[in-house]
Amino acid sequence: MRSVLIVPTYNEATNIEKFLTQVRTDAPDTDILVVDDNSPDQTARIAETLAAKLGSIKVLNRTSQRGYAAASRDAMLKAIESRYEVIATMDADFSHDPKVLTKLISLVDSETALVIGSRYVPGGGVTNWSLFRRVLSKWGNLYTAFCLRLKIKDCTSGFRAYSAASLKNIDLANLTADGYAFLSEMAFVISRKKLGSIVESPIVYVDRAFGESKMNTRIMRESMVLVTRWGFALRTGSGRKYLPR
Ligand SMILES: Nc1nc2c(ncn2[C@@H]2O[C@H](COP(=O)(O)OP(=O)(O)OP(=O)(O)O)[C@@H](O)[C@H]2O)c(=O)[nH]1
Ligand SMILES: [Mg+2]
Repeated sequence: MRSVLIVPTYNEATNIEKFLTQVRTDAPDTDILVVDDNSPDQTARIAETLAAKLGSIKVLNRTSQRGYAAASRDAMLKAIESRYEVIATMDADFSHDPKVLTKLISLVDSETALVIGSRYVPGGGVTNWSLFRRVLSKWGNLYTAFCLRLKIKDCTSGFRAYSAASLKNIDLANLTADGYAFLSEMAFVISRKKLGSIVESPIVYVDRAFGESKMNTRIMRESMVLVTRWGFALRTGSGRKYLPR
């Protein structure tokens, strides 16, 4: 199946060259779409230079308001338009191992809408994370799965492969999350619309060695607020307008 890897980037100049080179080696049959939000550190320019050198890499440089969710959605729409059949996503900071990418992609089939690289299934894990990040991620995931009635252990992992056929049924332009809540929102919509099964495959997440994290309290708060709101809307029947479509 024709596959593309979407890589959202913001100020990843210290990682992008090594990252793209590694993915090209480990997943030679998968095209790459870097979606950058006009990073001041010139990530997009470096990616464009590498695209010319390595091939099968496109760079989408966004100049509108920055955001992980909006960048991912724009890239997904572009990937659907380009008729890819599998659309994977991955961080540029080596927290996700490029060697695992082809496995996640290979697990997408006509029954499977989403394959999640999961830290919380047997064989998965996290290394080098502070106790605070571990607790936040683990409890955040338990809370999200409870609120959204998802049987998923890792709703917030950004290492994924989607079937494009499933994504076509989602109104991507009208989703609500700005930050990483987008990841829970996508799993929630796929489950609610019964677009196919959601499968978890183990990954070991490694904390970034270079560059800065874009995680902040606004993004954490957004996740908490949206997940809680969707959970209430699911249970009360009222407030249906809050449910993503
Ligand atoms: N285009 C775009 N990409 C973003 C934005 N924010 C984060 N990213 C990218 O999304 C990926 C994940 O962001 P990180 O900052 O690594 O967030 P994180 O993995 O939750 O945090 P750490 O584990 O601390 O690194 C990275 O490739 C970032 O460069 C954004 O606003 N726009
Ligand atoms: Mg990261």
